[in-house]
Amino acid sequence: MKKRILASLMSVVMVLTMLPAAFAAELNNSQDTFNTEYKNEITLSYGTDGNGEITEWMLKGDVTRDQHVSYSDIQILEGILIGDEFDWDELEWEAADVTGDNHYRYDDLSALYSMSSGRISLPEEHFTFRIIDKPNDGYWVSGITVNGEKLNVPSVGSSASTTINGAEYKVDVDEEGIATVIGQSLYQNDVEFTHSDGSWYYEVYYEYFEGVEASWIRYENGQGGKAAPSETVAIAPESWNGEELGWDAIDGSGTEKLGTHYVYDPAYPDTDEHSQRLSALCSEATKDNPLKIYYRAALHDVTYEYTG
Ligand SMILES: [Ca+2]
Repeated sequence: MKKRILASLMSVVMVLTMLPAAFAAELNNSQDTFNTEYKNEITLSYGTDGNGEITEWMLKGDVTRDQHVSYSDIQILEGILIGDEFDWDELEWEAADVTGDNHYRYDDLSALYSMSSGRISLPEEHFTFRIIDKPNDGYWVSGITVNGEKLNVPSVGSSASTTINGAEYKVDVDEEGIATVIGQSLYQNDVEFTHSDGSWYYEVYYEYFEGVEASWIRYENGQGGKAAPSETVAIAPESWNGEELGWDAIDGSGTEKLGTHYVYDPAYPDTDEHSQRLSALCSEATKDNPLKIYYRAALHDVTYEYTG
C-alpha cells in the first residue's frame, strides 16, 4: 500500500518537474503561432468614477490575489498538489478551481499550463472574472466598459449579456442597484464603472420670426427630475400650455401664450438640428442631449380659432 502511494506521488513529482521545461519550450514559439495578443499571463484592472465602489473581484487562476494570473500562481498551485500547506479563503478557492467543479485538482493546474503556454487561447470558457460594484447612495450604475468597449447595462432587478470579439459578459443588477459583471477573461481586462445620480434634462423653444426667417428661441431649460437610468422619462406640452410670454400679440388677441400663439406640432420642426424629443431613457436625456419641445408660431387665424 505504502509503495503504491509513493509510486503515484513520484509520478506526480515527475510530471511536475518535466512540465516547466516543456512549458518554456512552447513559450518561445507560441508567440508566432497564436494570436498576436497572446501573453502568458492574465491581468485584471478596474476603476470607478468615484460614485461607487468595487466590493469584490475574483479572477480564475489568481490565487495570490495580485490581479495577475502568472507563473507565481502556478508555482503555488504545483506546491499544493505535492502537499504544501495552505489556508485559503473562499475567493482563493474559487480562483484555484479554474474548471469550476468545486475541487482543486490537477485539471485546474493543467488548464493554467495550457493558458500560459498558449496551447489554449483566450477567451476560453473556464477563464473568467467576476467584479462587483456598489453605487453610492442616490446613484445608479450608468455605464460599464471592458477595455473601453461598452457592456449593456440592464435595469434594476434584471440582467443583460454582451458579446465582444468572442468574449461573453453578463451583467446582473440587483434590486439595490449592485452590479455584478461576470466575463470571460482576455489577457488584459480593464473594467470601468460609471454612475449617474439619475438627473435628466429638458429644453423648451418657441419659434420667432424676423421677417420671413424663423429661428428657435429657448424659453426654458432645466433638470426634469431623477430616475433610474433605464427608466423612460417624458415631457408633455400640457406642462407649458397657457404660460404667458409677457408681450401682447400684434393681432390684439391679448398676451401671447404657449399653446395659443405658439402651438405644439409633433411633425414640426423636423431637421437634423431641431425636432421634438418628448421621451427617452433617463440615461439618454443628458444635459448635452436633453428632451425638447418646440412651439411653432401659430398663424393668426389659427389663433382666433383657439381663443374662439
Ligand atoms: Ca497572481
